[in-house]
Amino acid sequence: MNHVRFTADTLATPDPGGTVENELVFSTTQHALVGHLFAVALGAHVVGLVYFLFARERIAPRYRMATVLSLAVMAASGLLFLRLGLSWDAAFVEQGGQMVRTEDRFDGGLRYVNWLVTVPVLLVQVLFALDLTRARVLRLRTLLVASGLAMVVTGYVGQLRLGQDTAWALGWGTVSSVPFVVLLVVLVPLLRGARATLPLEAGRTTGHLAWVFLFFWGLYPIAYLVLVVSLTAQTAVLSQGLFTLADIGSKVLYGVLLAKVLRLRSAADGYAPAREPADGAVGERPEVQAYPGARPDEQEAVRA
Ligand code: RET
Repeated sequence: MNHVRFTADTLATPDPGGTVENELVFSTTQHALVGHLFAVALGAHVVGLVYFLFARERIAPRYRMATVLSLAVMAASGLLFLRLGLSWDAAFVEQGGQMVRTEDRFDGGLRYVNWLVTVPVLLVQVLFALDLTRARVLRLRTLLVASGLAMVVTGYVGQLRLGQDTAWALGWGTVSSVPFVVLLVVLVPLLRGARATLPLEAGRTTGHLAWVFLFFWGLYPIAYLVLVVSLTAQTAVLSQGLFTLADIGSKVLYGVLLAKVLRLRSAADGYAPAREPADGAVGERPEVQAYPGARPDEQEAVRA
């Protein structure tokens, strides 16, 4: 079944690499918007990289590898967004107030290739947050990595004919959703149940991690489906926006929360650098103490 839904803003030649954006004509605003989204994502990953570089010191050696993996994810995905941005700019040129395709093509498939590396890493990483036996970790790791890879590979196959063959894109999208559901069913209850075994605040943050996982990972199939349902310049911008938002949430925000859990676990284990400063990670001071340099009347006011 071949459905090519050409609308006013589509061109007649399907892209051989399966990236639907190459078949569309964008307004200059739409083109700029997508380019800027890629730039925001690149910035977020650079910030993440520097953050994890320093957060690492405050995490006990036992959990530190998880933060090293966050660093690796930031580097790999930051490079992806650099490449997406360059590819996006080279693929279109302004003509008569619109952005039309050049001889270069935008390579949207790069995203999926990046996930092939980052998805298994993100799934292995999260196990550091939980207090599990070695045998359980080994079993879970195999299940999560195999499901993650199956999800990405089948999704990649699906997107190769996205916009050209609806049955193909929907079929492979459905196949890809099966391991995705396995991931959700295994991980969400595990993260939500962590309160029972972790220190109070670490358990609470691990619970938040479950929602971040559910929300941001859930955006990917929506971004994919948007293009199956309707292929226009507008839906392509929406889809790129959703994918990019999902990437920032599922890697940077997720990594920051995970690092917090690991720091709290390190502190609870008695690892001294995790306790410095005594009260929290963002430089705040306890409410009940006056600032050391405060005037005597201010100190009095705080004590009152
Ligand atoms: C696809 C195809 C359609 C069905 C489903 C998908 C799910 C993709 C997901 C990707 C997660 C990627 C992450 C990347 C981090 O670097 C492949 C879009 C279910 C959940 C977390």
